[in-house]
Amino acid sequence: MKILVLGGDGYLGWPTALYLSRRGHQVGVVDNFARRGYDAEMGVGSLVPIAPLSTRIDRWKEVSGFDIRQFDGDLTDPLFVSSVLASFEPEAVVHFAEQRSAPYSMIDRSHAVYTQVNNVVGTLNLLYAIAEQNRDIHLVKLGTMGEYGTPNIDIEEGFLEVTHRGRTDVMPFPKQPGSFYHLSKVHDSHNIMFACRIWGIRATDLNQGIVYGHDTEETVLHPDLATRFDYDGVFGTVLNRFCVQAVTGHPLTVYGRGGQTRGMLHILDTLACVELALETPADRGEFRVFNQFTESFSVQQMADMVVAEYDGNATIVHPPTPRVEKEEHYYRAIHTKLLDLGLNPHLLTGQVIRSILSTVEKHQANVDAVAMLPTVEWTKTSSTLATSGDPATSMSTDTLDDSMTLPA
Ligand code: NAD
Ligand code: USQ
Repeated sequence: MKILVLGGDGYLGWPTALYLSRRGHQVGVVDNFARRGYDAEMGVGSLVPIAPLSTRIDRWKEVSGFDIRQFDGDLTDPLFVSSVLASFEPEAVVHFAEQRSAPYSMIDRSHAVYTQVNNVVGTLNLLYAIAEQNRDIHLVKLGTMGEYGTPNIDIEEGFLEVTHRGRTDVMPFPKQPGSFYHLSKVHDSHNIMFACRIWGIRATDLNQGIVYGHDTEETVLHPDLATRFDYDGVFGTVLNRFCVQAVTGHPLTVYGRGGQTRGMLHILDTLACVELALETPADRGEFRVFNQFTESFSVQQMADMVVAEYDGNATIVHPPTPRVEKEEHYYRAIHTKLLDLGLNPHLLTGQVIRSILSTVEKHQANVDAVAMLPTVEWTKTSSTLATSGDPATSMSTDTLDDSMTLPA
């Protein structure tokens, strides 16, 4: 298959491109390097060094013999999107190319506006290009489990049968997202569903949970093929962050009571799920939603697991959550559609945690401990980031426990 991977320089897009290339697909990657730009803006980088995209692609050719075509540009530019589709003529497009951090979207007005414009406009441009050029292209779009929020009822896979005043219909599941980023995904979902209805295009919305892990069969073949690993208070996701905190002697930051429960999956399952969605495309006019996660855990459970697996002495602290979120809640989300297609999950075992800890140990010299602090507060309309290069922070240190002081 000819598959275009949008966001192919990112944490998930790059390993997905390699995975698909190794399986004989013709792969093109698109990126505008915005993610590397946020690193420069924040003064913090990936824990694991990452090579420039062109170096990655050259190394992949050398290691595997496979070509990957590179397209540098921005999805918010409609002419660029249209010309890439015309030039590559994909059968499927896997769309990872969005600003994906909830805290980044909550820094201030300009970051919220940037996030929503980048994500919603990029996806709209793509929908138009598909509708104009080839309505058979299967769009596989990365959404998020956070679109649903944490309702006090079971979460279905995209749709809910509702009986109201004696009449019954199937409606999109109610959305109660927790950040301007998560809201951008809701807007995308609505736009994609509408485009499927009016233009008869085919789309799969993968409502993905939080991804953990780093190495894949392809990325370990050479250090230049490594994907990024974020751990800072803005882009680091919870389990990867806890592993970095354990190794660097920083207390594990379980926000608030720690009952926040989320769907989680191993990076290897992201690749497998995308492949399964590609192999059995949505029908013409169909808007499919798959809940893409394998297990759910509370933040406290994940911290306890990391502490148990780490050989050294790791501790847990409970600073107040910087977000506006439920700290204890009901959580049960259905996730059978990908299992029905044949997903064989990689579960969160002690061995998996130990392997992430060992990746972190190799690169721990790169950790900027100051950047680990949570600096973006949901209740404020403006927060200031903190890294060792820029120690200013608007989050007053008296909101942190004494034990939160940074290790020497
Ligand atoms: P990432 O930031 O590492 O990668 C996204 C890539 O898209 C980056 O390389 C960035 O430069 C590129 N990009 C952003 N805006 C672009 C634009 N306008 N034009 C061209 N390229 C652009 O993020 P990730 O962790 O790999 O996540 C990929 C996707 O998966 C995102 O859509 C994210 O919302 C979704 N997702 C991620 C997770 C997770 O835990 N990482 C969980 C659920 C869903
Ligand atoms: N949390 C802590 N301590 C930390 C970091 C986070 O307790 O040090 C808590 C947060 O308060 C939150 C939960 O852990 O309750 C998850 O936070 P996160 O930063 O790991 O994940 P989130 O902001 O939800 O975003 C990530 C990705 C995003 C993706 C989403 C999937 O960055 O791209 O969409 O996971 S989901 O959560 O299912 O919406």
